[in-house]
Amino acid sequence: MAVDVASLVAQAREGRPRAVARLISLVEGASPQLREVMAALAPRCGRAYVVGLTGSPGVGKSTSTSALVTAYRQRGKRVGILAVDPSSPFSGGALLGDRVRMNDHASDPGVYIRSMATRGHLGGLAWAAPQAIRVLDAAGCDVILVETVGVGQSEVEIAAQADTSVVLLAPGMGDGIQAAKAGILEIGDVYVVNKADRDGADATVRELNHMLGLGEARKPGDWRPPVVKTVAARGEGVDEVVAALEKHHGWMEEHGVLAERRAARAAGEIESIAVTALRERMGELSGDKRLPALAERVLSGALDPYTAADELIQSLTEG
Ligand SMILES: Nc1nc2c(ncn2[C@@H]2O[C@H](COP(=O)(O)OP(=O)(O)OP(=O)(O)O)[C@@H](O)[C@H]2O)c(=O)[nH]1
Ligand SMILES: [Mg+2]
Repeated sequence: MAVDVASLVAQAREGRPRAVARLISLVEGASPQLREVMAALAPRCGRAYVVGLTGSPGVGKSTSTSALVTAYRQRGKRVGILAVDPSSPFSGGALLGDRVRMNDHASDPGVYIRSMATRGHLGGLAWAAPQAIRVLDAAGCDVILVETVGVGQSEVEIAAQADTSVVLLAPGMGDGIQAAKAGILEIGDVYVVNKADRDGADATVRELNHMLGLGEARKPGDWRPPVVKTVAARGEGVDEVVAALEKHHGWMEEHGVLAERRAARAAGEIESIAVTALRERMGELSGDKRLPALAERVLSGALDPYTAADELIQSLTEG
């Protein structure tokens, strides 16, 4: 169903939650009207600070996200929450809703909560998450918290969408080894050892600090990811997490890293949209004469497959 994009965008820019929700649904549904939406939103984007939260299932991401929302609300910030599930197919967000433990904030007009499933999307997470972030950004969110739901094989992808990446761990046997395995020691800007009310939190902090210090040739001025202990369920340590985030934000601005990361993100976004568009045009080729004609020429030896592919790409992009 076609929607009145102009009025929806105007309402979203005023921060109307229902309009924001509708726009994110357009993203999730890969609506053909997205072009128009994104063009209208573009001048309003680029102000929000995007924080990604990743970690193993059950480590306390949702609880921490909720605690961070409380902390940012106390500081007068408008907050957007995007819960991304890369392992579930498009569900309209309904299925995910109950997994996001955000009831405390559901009635706060300064908080937007959306969940989004991305499996089965052309372009998947790399394409959908940045578009949803744009919507929340244009709606006036100061901070956007992006939480991954489900098994975290997309941790690196989420990290690529954020200005700052928070990696959560909990005390317990083999955590450090798991961390190294998952490659998360490379992606965290801030590490949080949650569930510090449990035994072994200090050991996990020590182990993490040790591993983060290994094999590093940091120059003066380089960022050293801090390790913060929290009991998210009781809000303990959350102010320290906010302080670490602010410090990282400031450091990135000072060293030009924020601009660099955002430029890389925009480049990745353009790439995934372009690849998706090309793939769609490829998909539309069935029944088209171009591909079989090229195949004939390759078969007969008149053409090599690389040159044939070049010709195909050219004909696809020419219209
Ligand atoms: N003891 C203790 N339990 C906690 C703490 N933080 C969260 N929990 C509990 O841990 C469980 C999982 O927390 P969630 O916040 O849902 O974890 P999650 O990482 O979002 O989980 P998924 O989204 O399913 O991957 C819940 O029962 C929380 O109440 C904490 O600091 N201490
Ligand atoms: Mg969760």
